[in-house]
Amino acid sequence: MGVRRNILTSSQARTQYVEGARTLKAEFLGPTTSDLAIGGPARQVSTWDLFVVWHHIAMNRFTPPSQSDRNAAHRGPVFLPWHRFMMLLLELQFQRVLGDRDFGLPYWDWAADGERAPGQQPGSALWGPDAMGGQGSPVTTGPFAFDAARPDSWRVLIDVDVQNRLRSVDRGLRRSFATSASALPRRSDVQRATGQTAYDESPWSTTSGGFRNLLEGWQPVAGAPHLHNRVHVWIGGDMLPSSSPNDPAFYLNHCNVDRIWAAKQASAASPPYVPTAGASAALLGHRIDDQMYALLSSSLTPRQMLDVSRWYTYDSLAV
Ligand SMILES: [Cu+2]
Repeated sequence: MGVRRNILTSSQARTQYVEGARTLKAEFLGPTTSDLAIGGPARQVSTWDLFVVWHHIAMNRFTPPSQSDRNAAHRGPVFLPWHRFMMLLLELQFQRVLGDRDFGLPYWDWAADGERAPGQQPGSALWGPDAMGGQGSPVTTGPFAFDAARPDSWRVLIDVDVQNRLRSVDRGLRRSFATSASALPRRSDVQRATGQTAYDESPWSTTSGGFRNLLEGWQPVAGAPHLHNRVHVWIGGDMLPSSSPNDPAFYLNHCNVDRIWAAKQASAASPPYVPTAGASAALLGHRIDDQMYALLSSSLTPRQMLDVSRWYTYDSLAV
């Protein structure tokens, strides 16, 4: 069973994550870009990039069309279970290529770095050459650095155009720290989310109160995005559009979001998942027994994501 560890305190998790990511990026077993209706030159899609495609499609799927601003993976109650589902499938892929059934995706406890002065946050060990590498356009340090002369260097092969359509490209990864948000979230921001008494609330969108919407980060505080959204924006570059799983840092952020949810679930006052199965059909895709959007796999429901104890655990739920 997977054990999910803090990437900054477990050098083994760090090494395995880098190795697994690079292996999945170089594994071409799946469909081609033209099979998936992706524009530009046709080529096979790597296992890693299938998750980029899945995330983009989910983020642009509105079912039913009358949903306010909710899509099939964000801006509504399903945000947490859908990303848990996505990471569970990715974790199984890592376990397969690493030959390690106990591998767990690592997490980045970004609120720990958020307690440092804003000017020191880009200096976190996370962005060192033995972890995620640094920033740049393209990134030129660490295991995901771009090197035009080396075909095995990390390349973004699928991104989105200005009309938000997937396209085939070939370039380095981009990051721009603290450009669109000046500081990472802090412990007190996390605690404001975990202190909410409801999992989610009407109108089940970006304007809701409740745990899910605060953790997703749509409730503005001083006009800035929060928690999960803030981390995407603080990293910047490829973390901004719907193709954000291109950056291996994507899963470190989401794994920490999932850990915060797991901590809330383990607490004495953990509220039940809502909306219920009998809620309005306008909430299709977000109710507890609705099928979540899947690509090339069978679907699961939010209810099936509530207890993950047979799949993985976290080394620490301290948030
Ligand atoms: Cu997402």
